[in-house]
Amino acid sequence: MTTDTSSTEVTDGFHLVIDALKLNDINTIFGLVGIPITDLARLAQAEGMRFIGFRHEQHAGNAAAIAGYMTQKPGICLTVSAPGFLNGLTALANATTNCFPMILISGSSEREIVDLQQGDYEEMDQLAAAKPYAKAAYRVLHAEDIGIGVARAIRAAVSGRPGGVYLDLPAKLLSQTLDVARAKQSLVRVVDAAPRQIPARDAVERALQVLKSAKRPLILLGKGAAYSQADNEIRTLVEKTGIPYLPMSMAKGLLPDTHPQSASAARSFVLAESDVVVLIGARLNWLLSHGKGKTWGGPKQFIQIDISPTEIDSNVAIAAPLIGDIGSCVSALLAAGTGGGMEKPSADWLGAIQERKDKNMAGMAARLNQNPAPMNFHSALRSIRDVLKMHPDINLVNEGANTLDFARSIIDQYRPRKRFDSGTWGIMGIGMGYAIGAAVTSGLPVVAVEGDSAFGFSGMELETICRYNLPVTTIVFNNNGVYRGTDVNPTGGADVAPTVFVKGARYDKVIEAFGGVGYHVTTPAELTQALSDAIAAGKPALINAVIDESAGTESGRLTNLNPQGAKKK
Ligand code: ADP
Ligand code: TZD
Repeated sequence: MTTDTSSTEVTDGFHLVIDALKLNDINTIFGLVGIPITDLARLAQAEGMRFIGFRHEQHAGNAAAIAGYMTQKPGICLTVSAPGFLNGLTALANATTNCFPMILISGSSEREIVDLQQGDYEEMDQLAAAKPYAKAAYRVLHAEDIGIGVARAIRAAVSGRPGGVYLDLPAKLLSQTLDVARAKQSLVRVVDAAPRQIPARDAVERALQVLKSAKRPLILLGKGAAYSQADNEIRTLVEKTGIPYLPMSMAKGLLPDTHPQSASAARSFVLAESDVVVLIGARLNWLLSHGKGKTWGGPKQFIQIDISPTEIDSNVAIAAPLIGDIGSCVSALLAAGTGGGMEKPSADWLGAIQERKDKNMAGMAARLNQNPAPMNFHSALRSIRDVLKMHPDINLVNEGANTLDFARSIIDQYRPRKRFDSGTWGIMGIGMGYAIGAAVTSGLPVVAVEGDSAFGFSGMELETICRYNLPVTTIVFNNNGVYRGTDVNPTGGADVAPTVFVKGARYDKVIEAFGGVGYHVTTPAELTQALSDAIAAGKPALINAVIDESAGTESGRLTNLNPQGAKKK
């Protein structure tokens, strides 16, 4: 009798997770180690994957999410159980809300103890907790199912409307063993993870009919359009039809912001006056005033291109839904449009828009050219705009209230998927996570323009930036508080007002603690110099930009969303 030694060779859950990810060309994990996943992180590195370790899981999750947005491959975030998982869950929920593909992989405690609630170390039913906030959530109990579990997670994250997926890996699973031959067979290489979705021909015809009837058409590009990477098709549609377009914040750069058809400088005018609006990968949510009310003026017809059929009619009636992936939908419109519907808009409409644009741009130029002391949002952003103009490949991260609103309209983008911001939730805290994710994913420099409050949510990740020596320059717009630094405690008590921080804080010293370069600037000229130097050095840097503490407004442009008490304050 001969013994087959190969059949006794075994592998384990740790190796299978790494093998399954690598088999699907996933080569980076963003995470934070601890029981039970430390060895998983070590093994990932040993097997040639990149493991980027963070100081808090939320930021690892945000890095994974932005990597997913940039590449159409799910970004991976790895955390420990219960609290680590919950820290990562905020990022998973944010990714799902923004339609970014990511997978949160968390270790979990003993199932038998968790389910009987007998009080295990970091006990929590993580699968149940993840479900309401994720596009999908799975748990793997047997090593031979790891391949299928990872395949399902990848497919769920990137197919259809992308989103966040949770994958629960109990500690016991990782040490389970499996015969090597069986293990190999159990792995799955996902074929066509995000299949093209071709729109129906009658839907294309309907859309063209509506477009044909337009007197004052407008194209609105959302971050779904940027995500879809249908850059050429979109540019062709815009330029062939001659229709003015508006980019939502993260769609900026899909066409360069300096494009003559950009109607950004006449935004209120075109939203109110247009009669047919082609929505491409943009939802009619709060960011677009739900498609109705004063912002949108008179009655209008919408053509909506989206991959998610249930998005249609979410806020207002859609005359012509076009369901499919954006590349296929726009190509179908272009192909069928030779029969009509692609006529250039009237000179009246284009002229009226140009008139508004000229007027508004002159007003903005005047505001930008002032040089108040101390510096304000406009004069600081003028400096940044002028430096970044020379570096169109730089990734821009942006969060805050006033800092977000002003930077969005002042800093031009020239390339697609280069602007990453607070997104659909208007969330603070994405700053350093997105910056790290963007730097690692693209290998290109990042500039993060941050309100001082916004920066605080992820500030400790400066250590991560320094540890990996990433080319990230963070600019903190320091106005001593949330929105502003001027509020006072009406009682005259020792506590400062709820919106106020330590005055004159030196955020530049924080990065110095980790070996990065800190700059302290108070004028636009100093800011220009510091930013140029920091970009040229390509090393971790932080610029503490002192802004007039009275310059901001409450909640930036969202002041009206603050509920008003009936009683006077
Ligand atoms: P914005 O905030 O920029 O207005 P949203 O996040 O609201 O954009 O909208 C993005 C939309 O794009 C979502 O409704 C999503 O379903 C859709 N989407 C994402 N990827 C694709 C794709 N590849 N093809 C078609 N639609 C997509
Ligand atoms: N917490 C989270 C997670 N997200 C939020 N959006 C908020 C709190 C509320 N919030 C805003 O909406 S903006 C903001 C907070 C705290 C910070 C504004 O101050 P800032 O920016 O210093 O970052 P400006 O430019 O000075 O206004």
